[in-house]
Amino acid sequence: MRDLIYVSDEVRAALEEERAVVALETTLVAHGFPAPDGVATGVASEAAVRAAGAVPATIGVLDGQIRIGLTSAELERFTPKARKLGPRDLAACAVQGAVGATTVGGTLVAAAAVGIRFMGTGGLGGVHRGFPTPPDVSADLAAAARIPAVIASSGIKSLLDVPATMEVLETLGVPVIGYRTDTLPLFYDAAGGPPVSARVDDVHELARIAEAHWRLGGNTLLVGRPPTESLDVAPLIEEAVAAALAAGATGQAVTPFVLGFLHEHSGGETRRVNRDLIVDNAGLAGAIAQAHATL
Ligand code: PSU
Ligand code: MN
Repeated sequence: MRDLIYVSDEVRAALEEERAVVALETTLVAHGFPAPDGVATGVASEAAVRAAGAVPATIGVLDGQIRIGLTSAELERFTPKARKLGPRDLAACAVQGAVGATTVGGTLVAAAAVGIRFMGTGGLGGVHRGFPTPPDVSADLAAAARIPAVIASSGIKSLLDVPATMEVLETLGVPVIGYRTDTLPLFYDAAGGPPVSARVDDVHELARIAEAHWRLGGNTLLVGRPPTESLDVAPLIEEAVAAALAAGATGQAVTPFVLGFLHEHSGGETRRVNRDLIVDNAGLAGAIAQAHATL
């Protein structure tokens, strides 16, 4: 049997030498953007991690293996046909030889298996709006509760119920750190979010807080960084969520549907802001990882 996990030479060397490594997901490559923007966003995110002095480790399932560190040719294989992998889906996807794109939760599981503790994304998944029957709560939250990591994000995706998600994060003991902000960014929108549990202005302090949190048995810390270009699309999000309901999109299909609707109906504005914030968050994850490596 092939090894379940394959780590690229570059990532393995960095881990052995205890250098800074940042995990990146593939769900936003496959399902977060219309092609070819997903791959371009993934490539730009890797460049941002490198510019911060860290090594990118993009993660996905290919040819029966969980691969940590992908080539650009491999990144091209994460098309909309790829399975969307939360923590529960990794094993079946690998054993069945399917192509699988990891969500934040799936990425945390795979990263933890090889000792990577830093990742960047756009927005964390959370509690979906309206508490439908059945309720839809992203597996990102449960993964954050049990895996030690720092996730650099622009907060919780605002197509979700942000206040409800904040409450669940508090229940689960996940610190919500504002990076140079007192309120959690609302994904596309820098302002108007709930207060964070702590504000931090410096990556070295952030690295020390993460280390202290882990020493106390804590797991993931969510870091929220305001998007550089802020966009208020609240009414359009209402429309998009209603359209998802009307179209019968459920479960894993809801988030990609809503993001796609927004990209289409904002004249590409949400797509641009989403791409830029993902790349910037990857860079911040790199800076935090680098600060941690030199503690
Ligand atoms: N951030 C983005 N775009 C995305 C995601 C995050 O800017 O597509 C993805 C992440 O992979 C996250 C997932 O884990 O959305 C959450 O999906 P769900 O709500 O189905 O758990
Ligand atoms: Mn869901």
